[in-house]
Amino acid sequence: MRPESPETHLADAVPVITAFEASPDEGRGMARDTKVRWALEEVGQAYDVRLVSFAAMKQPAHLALQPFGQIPTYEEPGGPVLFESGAIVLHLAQRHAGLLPEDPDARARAVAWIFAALNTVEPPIVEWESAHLVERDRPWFADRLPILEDRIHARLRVLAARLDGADWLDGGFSAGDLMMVETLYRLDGAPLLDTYPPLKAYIARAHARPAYRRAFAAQRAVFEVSKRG
Ligand code: GTB
Repeated sequence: MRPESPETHLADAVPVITAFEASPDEGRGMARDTKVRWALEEVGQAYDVRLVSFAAMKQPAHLALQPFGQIPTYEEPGGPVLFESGAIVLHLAQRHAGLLPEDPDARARAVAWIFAALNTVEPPIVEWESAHLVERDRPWFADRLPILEDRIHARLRVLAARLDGADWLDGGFSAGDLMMVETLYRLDGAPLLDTYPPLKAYIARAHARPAYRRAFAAQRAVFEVSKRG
């Protein structure tokens, strides 16, 4: 990320993303701007960040960028204004080298893994997270939890088998891995991942990438500043 500058000159205009002014995850990199930051770092694209409060996200100026009043958004000088972290990462991967293979078939398969992360692996994880947040005190919670966990295990088993002996999902690191790792990282700290050493190693391997380290440090710095002020 570039140091914040009051003036942006046209010649060096860079994409602007939005992120939480005060992330509820306290700088753990769980909010979805981290995926976008990571993709930008992987392709070597400088960017600026506009920090938004929860109140500002529901105001017309932000709703014009993100109809659901959420972060992240992406505004590219002379290019599209986008929302949805998956769409932003896919756009960056298509526009720049580094996150999708050149071979058309391998490229299509990498895109399939982006969809698998968002459409097949993430839904049971989000359902499980939501149950913890809103159903924990309900009488059915204890019975429902193992059902939700079984759905997650069904996905984790397949991924762990695929990654047993392979560094990445399909050949070299791709946007599909970036999205899958961030989906799995939502389980960080939960015992669910404990029985899948290949998945823990996969997340660690991806998070050791210099581009991720830079993205993580940038979002963490926002939290450190918000903590002080
Ligand atoms: N499908 C959209 C995308 O991928 O871009 C979802 C975007 C989204 O969920 N944004 C969240 C948001 O803006 C932040 S990332 N929420 C505010 C609102 O809806 O009013 C989700 C998130 C939030 C907090 C944590 N956390 O504290 O650990 C983790 C993830």
